[in-house]
Amino acid sequence: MPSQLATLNDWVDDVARLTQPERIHWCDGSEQERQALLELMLASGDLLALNPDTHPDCYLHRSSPSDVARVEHLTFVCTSEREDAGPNNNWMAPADAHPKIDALFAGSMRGRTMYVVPYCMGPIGSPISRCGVEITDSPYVVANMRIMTRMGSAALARIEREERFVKGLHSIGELDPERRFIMHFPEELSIKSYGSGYGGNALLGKKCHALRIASHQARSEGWLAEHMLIVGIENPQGETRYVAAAFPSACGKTNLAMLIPPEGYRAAGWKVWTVGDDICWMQPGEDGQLWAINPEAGYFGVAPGTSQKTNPNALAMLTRDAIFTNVALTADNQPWWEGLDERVPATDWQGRDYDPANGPAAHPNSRFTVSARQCPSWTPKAEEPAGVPISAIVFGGRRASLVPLVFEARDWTHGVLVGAAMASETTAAATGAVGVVRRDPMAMKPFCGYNFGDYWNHWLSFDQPGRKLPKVFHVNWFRKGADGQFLWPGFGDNMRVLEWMLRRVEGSVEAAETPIGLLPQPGDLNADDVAPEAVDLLLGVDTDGWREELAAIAAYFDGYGERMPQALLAECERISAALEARPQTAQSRRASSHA
Ligand code: O2Y
Ligand code: MN
Repeated sequence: MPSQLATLNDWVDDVARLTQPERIHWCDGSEQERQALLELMLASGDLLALNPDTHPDCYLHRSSPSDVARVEHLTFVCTSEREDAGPNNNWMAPADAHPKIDALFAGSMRGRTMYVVPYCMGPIGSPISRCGVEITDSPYVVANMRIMTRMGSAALARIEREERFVKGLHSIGELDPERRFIMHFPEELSIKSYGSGYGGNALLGKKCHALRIASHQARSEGWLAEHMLIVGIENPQGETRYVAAAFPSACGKTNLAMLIPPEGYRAAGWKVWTVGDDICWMQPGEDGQLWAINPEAGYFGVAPGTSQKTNPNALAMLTRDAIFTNVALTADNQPWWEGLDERVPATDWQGRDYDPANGPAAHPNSRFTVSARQCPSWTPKAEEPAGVPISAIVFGGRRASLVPLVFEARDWTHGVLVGAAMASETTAAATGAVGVVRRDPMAMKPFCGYNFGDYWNHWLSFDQPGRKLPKVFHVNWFRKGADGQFLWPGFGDNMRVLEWMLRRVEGSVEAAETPIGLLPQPGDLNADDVAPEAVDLLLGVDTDGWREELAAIAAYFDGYGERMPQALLAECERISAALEARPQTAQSRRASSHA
């Protein structure tokens, strides 16, 4: 028996009976196993070796051109009751979903190796971590899971001890978009994914387990599984405070997670440490604080736009031991993507000679997979079993108008509303339609494994006596002026906004009360080199515009019917009433004039 755990062996046997693999391989996570997988994939053409002088131990994978991103319309949450999945999810009854997807799995691994991949999400020794086993017929998935999770013997030992794990079954099938489903069974702690070998559809530890299944599990166990980065900010006194932040896609989340402070801050002794760039699991500790881990061990970051300007730390970690997916190549076999530099690629993401007439050289959703430890700003605190204490939660979005650069929620309930009302404007890379405002509560729209109404209630339930909950903020780095130019420098300069938040956390700076929340008072935010008119816009409250925004938020909440928490509706009404009572001031008129 490959495992001491009968339930695991029985499940592996059942899956093998269904999928009919040629052979079964239990992954131990060893270096020897990694080498064997690499050789196999190099021989089959699944991987191409990149330039060994500039990018040692780096490989390129080209996915099927019809399999290049997560597929939300084929992603289902299969709870017994439709209402438990909520309007935020596609739903199918488990009794219908299992036979539908099992019919696809039948015989799907014939002639292939079935890999059994035990993994741990989070440090092996952490009580906050949870384990899973992914069964897959894709060696590319195994190689990525080895980077993205703690995979192999140590995870298996924990699974055998705990006797509890998430079961994830994956087959690439025919890679046919017409025969593709990503199904979640949160009540059974299981996932079935068929027909895609790409990213979030196939690396089941990530979005499927660490967000959809974990969010459901977290609700019943009293914790939070969130789509958030975690950064540590060390001040010149050597004190580090940790911030968790949620952003919809295309808002520079990985860049913020790996931020390098501007020169003046570095000279003064400020440092930024990366704990995680995508997912955060938080639990109340005995001290009442929220303690967080990054359940992942690596980054599956989007390549286009990553450059020396936007994210020097990411570039530094991508020169060795990395897997690139769907990027372009230079003539000397180096990975390349739009926004990287001025070089002209030789080969596009599909392996064709580069021709601008065919579109971008790298696929807009092309990715790198790399160990978190390779990031220059990685901190050993990411391995701390207790996690790190969270001092601030930041919600954000891309809004060209209305939403100030930064504001603070008045209290936890208001903070939950700020998260639940999150919205962002679409970018061409994301949807093809530009500038359309989409609601994406807590950046969890594609990832919450249950009804958003219940999810917001769960968030509200954290406000209990004795809790030392983090302050909640909202940021918008993307405000534009009348000329269509960004008003805020962004990137490393976002450090200035983080500094104001930390001063609020310490209680060393006052804030201006407005109906939408607490804003920096003039002079308190380090923005001396930003034009005063731009600062006015960045920190102004357009009363009329916010009345419309509140009406749009209330209309969105209507969709959650009876599951909608009354406390959030009351909070909306409180803010609307405060806006009614506040005349449009000269400053707020200026804030709206460039909307
Ligand atoms: O398209 C995919 O499969 C990747 S999506 C992704 C990858 C890393 C981090 N976040 C995301 C996301 O969609 O939020
Ligand atoms: Mn993400």
